[in-house]
Amino acid sequence: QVDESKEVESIVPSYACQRRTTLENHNTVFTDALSLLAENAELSDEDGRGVAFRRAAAVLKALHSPVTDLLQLRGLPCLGGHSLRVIKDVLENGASSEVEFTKQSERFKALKVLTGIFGVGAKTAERWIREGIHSLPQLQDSAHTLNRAQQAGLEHYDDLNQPVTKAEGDTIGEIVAKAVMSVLPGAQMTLIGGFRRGKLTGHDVDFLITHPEEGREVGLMPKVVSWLESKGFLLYQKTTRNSYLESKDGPARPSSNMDRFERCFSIFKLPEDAKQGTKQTETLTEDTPEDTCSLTTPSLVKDEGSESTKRANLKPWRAVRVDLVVSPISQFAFALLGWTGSKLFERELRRWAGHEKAMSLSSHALYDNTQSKYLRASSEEEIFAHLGLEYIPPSERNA
Ligand code: 8DG
Ligand code: MN
Ligand code: MN
Repeated sequence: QVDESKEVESIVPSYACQRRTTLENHNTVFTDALSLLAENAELSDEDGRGVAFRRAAAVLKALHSPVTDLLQLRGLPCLGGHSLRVIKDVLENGASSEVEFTKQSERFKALKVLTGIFGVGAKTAERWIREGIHSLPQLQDSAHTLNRAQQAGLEHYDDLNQPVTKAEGDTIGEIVAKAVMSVLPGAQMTLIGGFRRGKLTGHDVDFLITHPEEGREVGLMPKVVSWLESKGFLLYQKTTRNSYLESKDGPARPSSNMDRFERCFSIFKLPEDAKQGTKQTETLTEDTPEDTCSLTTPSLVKDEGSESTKRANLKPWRAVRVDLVVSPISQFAFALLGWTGSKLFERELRRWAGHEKAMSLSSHALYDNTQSKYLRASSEEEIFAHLGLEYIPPSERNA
């Protein structure tokens, strides 16, 4: 005896790439809980469980109204027993006991603090935790030698764990655009990642760079990076060369979703006067969890900021993570689609392509296994059409 209004929800298709998911989420209380369990699973090397929780959360994000009764979930895809138990718990008790337990566990807290360091993944954090390292001071006191990325990550820990605003993203966009235009006039730069999906904050800023003439983009990244470095905009950078052309399997190595573009993971030094608004002090206090040990890294701060100036927030700049990717124009649409996200949306697109269409989608190409040929595309719309999917604009890919 499901009434019609409830029946409507059962039309939710099962792949996230078949649905429109805006940033307007009517079920944050449930999706936050499921996302936390997803995060915990991912940090614990349980990717399968992680994806299951992500898919369940994504289904709830796509609903047009808040869930108030388990009956409303009838017929919805991707809601397994575990996710349903969590939702039920939240409905009945206002919170999930499993989520609360996880949040408070020393292990989860330590994993969060340690993987909050740029350059530290779940595996490294896990190893450190097994050695009894649960906090940043403990890490600093340990004999561990950190790699260059991790050193930079530790040094700029507070800044990098503070959300980047759209305004900051735009300012960085202007700087990167200037760099790109200076070293290769005619090149084009596009904002990708979460900001392209309309998010107001992010953990980094992502840009895709190309040139309308195929081949002109070759060698572009080192020049852009040198320009930025010469102007003092980079606190850290690691450039990975394009390995795509050197691939022995021809154009795409379709089954692999590892991507081979020339790319640069960087930490930008964003001048304070370039920042808009006065949000920083608020967000700083708000976002510093009690047990993040409020990071006393003065010994690591080699730049201008002494501990007291840091505390007083007199540092005239802030560190921001920036990702740059260069693609040849022939692959631009695939790169754009592949780097716009969300991560779950991307994963679902590839699963749809493989399981439903016998195709292999990567950020370089789309291969049709039935016809044994690559399908060309010069826009995202064409790729969705090749995949037999309705076009979903970036702002509705927030699965
Ligand atoms: P946020 O930064 O606003 O928090 O979120 P986001 O912008 O959605 O996430 P992101 O971690 O910056 O990643 C942006 C997109 O880039 C996302 O769809 C995943 C994709 N991406 C990586 N690494 C790689 C990679 O190695 N290959 C490909 N093809 N895509 C990648 O982050
Ligand atoms: Mn991003
Ligand atoms: Mn990124």
